[in-house]
Amino acid sequence: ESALRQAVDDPLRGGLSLVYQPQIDADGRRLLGLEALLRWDDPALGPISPAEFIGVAEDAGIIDRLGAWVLQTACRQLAAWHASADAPLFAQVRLAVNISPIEFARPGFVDHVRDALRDLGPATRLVELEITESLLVQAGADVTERMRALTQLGVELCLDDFGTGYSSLGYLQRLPIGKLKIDRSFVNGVPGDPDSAAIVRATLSMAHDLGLRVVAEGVETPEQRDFLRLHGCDAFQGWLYARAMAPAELLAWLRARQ
Ligand code: G
Ligand code: G
Ligand code: MN
Ligand code: NA
Repeated sequence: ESALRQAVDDPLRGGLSLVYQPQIDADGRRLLGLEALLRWDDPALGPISPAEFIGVAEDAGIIDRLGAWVLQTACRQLAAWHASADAPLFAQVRLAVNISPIEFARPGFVDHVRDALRDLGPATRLVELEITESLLVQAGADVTERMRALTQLGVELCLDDFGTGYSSLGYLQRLPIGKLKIDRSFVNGVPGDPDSAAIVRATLSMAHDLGLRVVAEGVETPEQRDFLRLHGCDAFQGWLYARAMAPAELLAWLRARQ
């Protein structure tokens, strides 16, 4: 916790950075989006997974400062790509940022998002916030209102880890969510496991009927890709396509695919 506090006070010296994982269309050709993923390589402790330290930041009451840094950094990176000679590579490419439920519930959250978006102009429309089902389970009027405030800023809300929480399908229709991400635990099971296959097919069918787009995460094999493609999945993210990359590596990857 004390090392994380220091890192949040001085993110670059403290070893915080963002990497970006591509999301690809069904043809396997077009880059549709990038998910920003936080990395922490502490000078003394070495690399620590966000699966571990996000919870520490939440408990220590510093998730809002950490999350604000992630939002700022991701939005500045998007602006830098659009201002660079490589801008054509990023035209229409969306940028997804993970939001912890605790961070979402903090009083200053909408202001942090507004600040981060300030200089983006039309690229604001490319920003997605990934929220999780746990947030919606307690979705009272305040959460709903906050979601509407965010979509009014121009960002899209995307439901991460779909299927792993206490899903109430009602909120998909009621709340301003544009996109679902099928959790990789289900993607992992297709095509072989009948239960995973049924859940993935049902999710795709229901989401499309409700006018939502669907991203599959954790796509690792051609068999998983073929199953998802057959059932109309819109976007594909996983090691079959690319790992998350630092900006320099991402640029090299994009140029090599041209
Ligand atoms: O990137 P990786 O697979 O190690 O991420 C592990 C977990 O940490 C995932 O659940 C992911 O959503 C979460 N995570 C990664 N980056 C961020 C971030 O910037 N903010 C939040 N809240 N969670 C993140
Ligand atoms: O919960 P969230 O969707 O934000 O988690 C994203 C996490 O999934 C990141 O930690 C990322 O490193 C990881 N990830 C991305 N692609 C794959 C994959 O193909 N297989 C596995 N096992 N993990 C992946
Ligand atoms: Mn995510
Ligand atoms: Na996920």
